[in-house]
Amino acid sequence: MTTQLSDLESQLATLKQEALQAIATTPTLEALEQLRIQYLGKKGSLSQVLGGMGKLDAADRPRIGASANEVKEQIQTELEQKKTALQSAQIEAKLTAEALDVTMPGVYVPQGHAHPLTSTIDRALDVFVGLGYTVAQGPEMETDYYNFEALNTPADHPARDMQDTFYLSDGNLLRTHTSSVQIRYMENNDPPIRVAAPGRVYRRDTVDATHSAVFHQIEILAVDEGLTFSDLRGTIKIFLEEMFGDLPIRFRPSFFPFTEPSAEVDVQWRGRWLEVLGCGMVDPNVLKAVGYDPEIYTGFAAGFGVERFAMVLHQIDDIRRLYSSDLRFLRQF
Ligand code: 2U9
Repeated sequence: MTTQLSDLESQLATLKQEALQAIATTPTLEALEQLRIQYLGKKGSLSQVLGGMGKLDAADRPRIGASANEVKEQIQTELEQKKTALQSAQIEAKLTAEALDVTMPGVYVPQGHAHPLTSTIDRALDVFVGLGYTVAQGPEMETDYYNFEALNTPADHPARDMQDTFYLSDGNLLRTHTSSVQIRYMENNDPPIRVAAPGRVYRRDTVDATHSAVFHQIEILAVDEGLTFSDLRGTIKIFLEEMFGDLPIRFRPSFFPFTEPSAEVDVQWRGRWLEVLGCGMVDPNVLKAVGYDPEIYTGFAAGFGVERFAMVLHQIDDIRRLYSSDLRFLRQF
């Protein structure tokens, strides 16, 4: 019996020594948890030692019980302390790994910007939106009706010539102006209207420094009761002032099938008169085509080529540069 008591006592002492040493040298929280299970778990070393208590004299059991409790508490205390130490070390390691050197130079990321055509369209539309216009868009492939017929452009008009327009094999065509957008807009909206139509248009032009078969237009259209040429003039004056600054402008009589009277507008830019847009009072036939009563409503319209505006504003000498995607050129704007 006495031997058993001392056996258990030495087993407890060995267990304690082993456990404390293992805890002291364990490197990770996971390994520490394994040690807890190994020594203090239900089937752990301590339980196994205590399993031998049944064979002890009843008088010896309290002593061994007290020793076992003491060993258990010591192991638990060590486990706790080690756990706290490992957790702090883990946080410390994370902080070190994630530390930022705020004095390090940054990585240069070149900033992009809008293409000169896009920025010109944006600037122009900003002006018209400021004047109460709605921006509308429409299809680039059009029917003869929306591109010509509804715009008072008769079948024998030169604009309808195969030489000037891209006709498609199905009888449709590539729009030659964005006016078709406004016809569609008027079909779907009652007057009064103020609409600006930006977009790509197509013409069978021979490509050179100032002509392209594909270019961009912005057209505006206002229809209301009592609109006059003075309203058109005021609108054009404000628009050109916003785009080019407060420069002299002049209106010259012109002709378009869809406006009557019609005019072309020049700006005095660096000492020279430059033609920048066309405009006029909407022909009553156009209003009739969309079901607006020309006895009640009048309208004015204007159109300009975006490339031409961009070329004047940025002193670009060749329209083809605008389509070349050459960064050495584009970075200048
Ligand atoms: C509707 C009725 C009338 C739009 C207008 C012009 C005059 C004009 C050209 C300028 C240079 C096109 O890019 S360009 O070749 N445009 O001169 N455009 S009046 O008139 C309209 C539009 C829509 C329903």
